Amino acid sequence: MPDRSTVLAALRAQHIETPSWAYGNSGTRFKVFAQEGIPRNAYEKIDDAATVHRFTGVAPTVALHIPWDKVDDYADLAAHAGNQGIRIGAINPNVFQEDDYRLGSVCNPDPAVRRKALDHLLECVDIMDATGSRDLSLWFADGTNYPGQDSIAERQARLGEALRAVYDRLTGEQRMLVEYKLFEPAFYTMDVPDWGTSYAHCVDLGERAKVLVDTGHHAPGTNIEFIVAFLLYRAKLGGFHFNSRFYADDDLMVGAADPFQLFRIMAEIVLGGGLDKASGVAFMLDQCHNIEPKIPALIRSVLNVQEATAKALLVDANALRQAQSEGDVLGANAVLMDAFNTDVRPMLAELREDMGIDPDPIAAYRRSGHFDKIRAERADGAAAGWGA
Ligand code: AOS
Ligand code: ZN
Ligand code: ZN
Ligand code: ZN
Repeated sequence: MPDRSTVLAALRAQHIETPSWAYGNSGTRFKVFAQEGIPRNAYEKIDDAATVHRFTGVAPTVALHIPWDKVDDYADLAAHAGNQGIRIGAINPNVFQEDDYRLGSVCNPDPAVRRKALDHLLECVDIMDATGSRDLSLWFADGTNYPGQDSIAERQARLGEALRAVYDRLTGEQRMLVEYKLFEPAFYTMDVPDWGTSYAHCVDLGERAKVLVDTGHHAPGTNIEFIVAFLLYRAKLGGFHFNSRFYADDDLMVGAADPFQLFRIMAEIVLGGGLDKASGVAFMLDQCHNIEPKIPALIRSVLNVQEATAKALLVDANALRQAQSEGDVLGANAVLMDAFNTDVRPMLAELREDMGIDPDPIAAYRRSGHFDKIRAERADGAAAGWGA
């Protein structure tokens, strides 16, 4: 069996990044529901992320979305995060919300639009310099809706050109993560529809370019853990946008729809060395809490990732290898299932006590009165929303 203290140390070291946009109001294209106590600006989103970290102990960074989190002074925003005990994580550029991007951003047939999109991506690298962020998370809404609308191959060339320009601008530890998505908002072709397309561009670019796996961005039935294992094996897994889905890109809480899938993903991560700092795998959430309260939902999500990781760490790797080498199909499968079926909650409660936090973060948050405090403090002023 894996050594308990090794498991606890690995859990303590795992960091799960929350997204600034999950703290704002959100909804579907039918309705955005306004909630109370919503942050009014980027500073307050950071305060909420710090709250999630305070109650979980393992969420010390928050991803920003530019320009939703636009501020005058990003170094000041980073200092604010530091004062709250957290750091700014990935920077997510937005090249999908302006009229100019109707036919795409970096893949647009119009060179002037491509230039505008590229300038925004480069501006986001400047922001990374100011915040000390390691990762630029790139997601492109680019694609086409109708056969013949544009040249699929030429769009790839335009994409490659923009990625190259951004890649060449990176310095120090900075990396570029390229996210893929099967469909939406484009419904005929997406320019980065799958991990293969992202992988090919990342291989062309070089070492600092890696694939970002958003768990909600696949066709139903896709074996995501295979993709994860392959990318990790090829040192091209940059990180995750965790969320869960029943139908499409639902952005529900990670681990809510299919905890077994999350376990299978985390098992490949653990077995493939993806928890080691050197692998650089970023565990980020990309979710929207349309109907549930945001901060408890984010706490729940962080705990769900942590529980799946704990179970994955309990996989008896020696027994697994032994069974695999003997061709013991049922034995190997049983090793995995034993770990999945273990109740890791007592172990995690103990870990939290060792870390000086409450063993039950959700109950502790409820008791804390924090929600009443932000509801009163933020009663006036416009709430930040998804896209603002
Ligand atoms: C969109 O579907 C992607 O998941 C992106 O990561 C996006 O930037 C994020 O959801 C925030 O809108
Ligand atoms: Zn995403
Ligand atoms: Zn998405
Ligand atoms: Zn999603």
